[in-house]
Amino acid sequence: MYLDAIIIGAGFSGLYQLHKCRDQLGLKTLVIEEGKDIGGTWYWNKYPGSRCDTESHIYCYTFSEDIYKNWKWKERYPKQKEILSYLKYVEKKLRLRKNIIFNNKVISADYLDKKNLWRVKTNKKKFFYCKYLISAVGSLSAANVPNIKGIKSFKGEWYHSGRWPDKKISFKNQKVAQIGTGSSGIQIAPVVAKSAKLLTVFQRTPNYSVPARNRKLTKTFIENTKKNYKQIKNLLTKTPGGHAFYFSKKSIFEFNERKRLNILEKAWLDGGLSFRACFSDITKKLDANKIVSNYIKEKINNIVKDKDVAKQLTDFGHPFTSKRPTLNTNYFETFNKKNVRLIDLKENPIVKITKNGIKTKNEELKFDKIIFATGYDALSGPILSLNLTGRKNIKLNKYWKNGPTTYLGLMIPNFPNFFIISGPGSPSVLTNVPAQIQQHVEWISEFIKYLEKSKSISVEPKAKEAENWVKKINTIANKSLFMKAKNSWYKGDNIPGKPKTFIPYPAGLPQYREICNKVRKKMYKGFNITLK
Ligand code: N01
Repeated sequence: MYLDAIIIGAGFSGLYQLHKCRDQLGLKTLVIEEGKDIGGTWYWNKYPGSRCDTESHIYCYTFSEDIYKNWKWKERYPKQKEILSYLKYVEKKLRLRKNIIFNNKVISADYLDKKNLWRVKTNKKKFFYCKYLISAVGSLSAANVPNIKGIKSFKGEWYHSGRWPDKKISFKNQKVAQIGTGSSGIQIAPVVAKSAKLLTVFQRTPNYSVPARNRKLTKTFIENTKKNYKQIKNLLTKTPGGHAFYFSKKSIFEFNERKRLNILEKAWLDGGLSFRACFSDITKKLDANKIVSNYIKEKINNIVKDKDVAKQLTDFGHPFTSKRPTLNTNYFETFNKKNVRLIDLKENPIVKITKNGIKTKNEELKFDKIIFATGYDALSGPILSLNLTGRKNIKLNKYWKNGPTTYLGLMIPNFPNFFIISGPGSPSVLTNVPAQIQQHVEWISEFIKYLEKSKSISVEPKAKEAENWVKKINTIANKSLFMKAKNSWYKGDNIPGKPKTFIPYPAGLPQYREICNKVRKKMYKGFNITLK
């Protein structure tokens, strides 16, 4: 089957890209989706407590006033189910489903030099041909299930948070192990602890976490967001993370201790990701960061009753925000429950998984279920899993052996007409993702329009430009607090053998947007465009 454009993935990015390609560019377009339905991340992440930690009124599309205003969010942070319903609402409005095929996983894609076409193969042995291939597979979709000895022998069920099964899973009266304490794990533990007989949380690195302070949205708030649609849309293009808050312009050192504390207390009570923005230098300067890191530590110490457990939960070893900040609802309170236990893997590492549970250095534990909240092979993992072969038979896994090389995070040298939404080298995971996605989809669509108009056969970035882009990212990252985290998925540390390089673009969305716009204005400088 021949198409002008194939989009891989039917999440936030794939759906909008389909609308753009089909309805605005008039391209014959198909979306290929591995899942049974639309949703992407929000299709797979059905784990207990799954909820977005960006606020609902901005974790959505802003490209259409009608779509924005005709949807009513229920809570400050939307539940996984609510986001899925929202995406279904958008899909229905734009009539997207008819151009999506489900239950098909792309297992390879080869660029046919002579024909200037991509040949895409799915696990159902279906072949598709297209001129433009667009990855909308997301940044955090390649689940990382650690290779722990004995996993196959486990008699109970195990699950990964990002590949949660469709069926209803009960933890009632069950002995449950949870490995991992990132954003997902911090959401899972309080919910599972409510019904499990025993929940044992295995922690490799403790995580800073700020209260989410979730609440039902008031009628007035909802009305105001609709009334202020244009201002909100505009605001999301101005703030570094595409969130609805600016960073304070004032350093923490401009205030005496009492005033500092007042500001921190207020931000803590407000909750949410904006906590880090209450002073200008928390995310930038170690001395400012230290004050805030200690503040969080004290808050946790005040919540957790057992002093040894509190110590384990606060033995961070890295500055606040050097890893992805997390939000929580009663995470630390959960460790005051009688049926919850924390195992610090630094003191008591896992030796193997057994038939009946987990054997650690110090003991053998029985479990009915194991939850892996162990994160992802982030950003590059999902693209590599497509098994791409580019021009002249160049394999992506070889081309990226020293780390993902892209230009602007959007295209890869030697892989013509292949575009990436929210991939390595883009701000993606450091932003409110739908805001970044919209910028990407709009930029890519403009580019395709230009390519079609100029009768181009193919386009790819110049190798030098891509190398410089990677250097630029690492130069910026090296000066940032991100590099102070020993073990972070931003740098690929979580996956054995993964090249160590800073992966997302770290200088913020407005700066990134400006660079992309400049490239466009300069007639796509940095790209080689081959004309008919
Ligand atoms: O994954 P993570 P996540 N043995 O990589 C541990 C987004 N998200 O799924 O820190 C033992 O953050 C690992 O330990 P360490 C968001 O961008 C958003 O929680 O590497 N432990 C860590 O504790 C987020 O950042 C929402 O030492 C092992 C945990 O597992 C991203 O997804 C909700 C291990 C993994 O944490 C990923 O979050 C959820 C091993 N072998 C997620 N391997 C929203 O609300 C790993 N760990 C929007």
